[in-house]
Amino acid sequence: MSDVFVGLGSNLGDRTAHLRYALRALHGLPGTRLAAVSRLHETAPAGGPPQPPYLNAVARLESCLRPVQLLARLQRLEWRRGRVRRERDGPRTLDLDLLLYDAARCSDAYLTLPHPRLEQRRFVLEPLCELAPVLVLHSGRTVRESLRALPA
Ligand code: A4P
Ligand code: MG
Repeated sequence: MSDVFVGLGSNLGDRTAHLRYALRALHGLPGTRLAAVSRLHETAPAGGPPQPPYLNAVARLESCLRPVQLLARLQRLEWRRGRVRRERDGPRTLDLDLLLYDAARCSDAYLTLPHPRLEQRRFVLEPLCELAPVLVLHSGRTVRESLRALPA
């Protein structure tokens, strides 16, 4: 069993329904259990074109799926929720990012772990901090320390 953190985001349509759908579907993946979920955070869009505010959350999973299998499953769920990839950082019905997979580190065209922008993003660190404040990240800082180090 691996310890996995997934970032969830939505800023189009019924955002709460998209996130609820994703959480239920994550729990239903083969060999996978939804262990914990943060609150849903209303956040201002970071980067990209002008777009509506997001709802973001982080989920902790225990899973037997390998990282690449899990990412493929996440992408299938995005697609089922009508996600259309038009532009980078553009608005989306559902975005599911693989943030952390145990202490795994990898970097190729398909999958980078830990998620490369994790430590710069308040909309990820705030919900992650609810679930794992003293988890040590890539930089050697804990989640709570990384959050405090962000510019206000
Ligand atoms: N990919 C590589 N590593 C990973 C990983 N660890 N998890 C690849 C997920 N995907 C990974 O992602 C592009 C490619 O990244 C995929 O093909 C996958 O193979 P995408 O989801 O198609 O595109 P994207 O989401 O537009 O781009 P990206 O780079 O994932 O953007 P982010 O980092 O997801 O940021 N503001 C607020 N407030 N809240 C948000 O949730 N999200 C974004 C998008 C921008 N601003 C936001 C939010
Ligand atoms: Mg993404």
